[in-house]
Amino acid sequence: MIKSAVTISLVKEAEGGPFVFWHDLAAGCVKAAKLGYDAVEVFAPNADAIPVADLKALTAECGLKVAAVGTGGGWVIHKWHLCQPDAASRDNAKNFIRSIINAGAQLGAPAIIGSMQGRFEGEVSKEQALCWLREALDELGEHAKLVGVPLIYEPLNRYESNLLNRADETVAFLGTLDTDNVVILADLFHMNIEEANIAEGLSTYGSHIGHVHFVDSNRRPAGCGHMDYTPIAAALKTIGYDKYASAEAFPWPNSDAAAKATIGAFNQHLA
Ligand code: LER
Ligand code: MN
Repeated sequence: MIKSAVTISLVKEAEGGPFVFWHDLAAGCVKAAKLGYDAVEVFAPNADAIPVADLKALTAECGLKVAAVGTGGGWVIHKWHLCQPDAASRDNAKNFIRSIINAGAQLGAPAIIGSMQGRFEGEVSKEQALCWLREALDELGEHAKLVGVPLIYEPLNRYESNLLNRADETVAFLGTLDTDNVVILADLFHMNIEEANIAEGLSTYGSHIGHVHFVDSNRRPAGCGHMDYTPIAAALKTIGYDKYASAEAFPWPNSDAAAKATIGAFNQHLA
């Protein structure tokens, strides 16, 4: 059975971004629970800003799980990523991600590498960038395994990264990793830009999918754009997907309405 989740961002620098609830974990959890969500996905500025003990108590009280934790704060706040030309910045990126993996693991939640993957540009070739990405995913994937969680890698659309944008090239790249602990985040917004057919892209990912960002074509909440969820739901069912569909969407027209719209679409198509 697919489970529902909704994003809560605690990152001031990310304001205007595609997150449903903002700046208040307790309020977000209470609202998520009231709407019937199974879990929350937390985007924090750094690992220390994830209040592990409090969040454990809060989610237990609300009957929620933590679906995943984001690592993009390292990029949004510090401009670190895994493919920067200087080794010190790449190390900062890896250390930042490792600390979020550790915090998430204490909550049973895997970390997501999305914008922290970076891109190739200037003196860095695509081959070099993919080599650094491979090394980082192998190292961080094995670290995540040690602390008992998978590591989630999220292919982005061409306007956010030039490394891996589509399912076919991502699956081929996954085959070159040494670790078996990296799973894929299928973000329907990115896939809508890059895939000829979203359902076929999901089938190409198959059992590699470990998380879904459930959102509409225009990054508004599911049901507020022109995404056709019928073939998407059928593809997820066929591959036996049973993890989270998480609302990573603009808080449009506001957070409460976005959370309500998404759980409505979830119940209609994925429950
Ligand atoms: C960024 O566009 C995105 O989809 C996030 O989930 C990644 O950090
Ligand atoms: Mn996403």
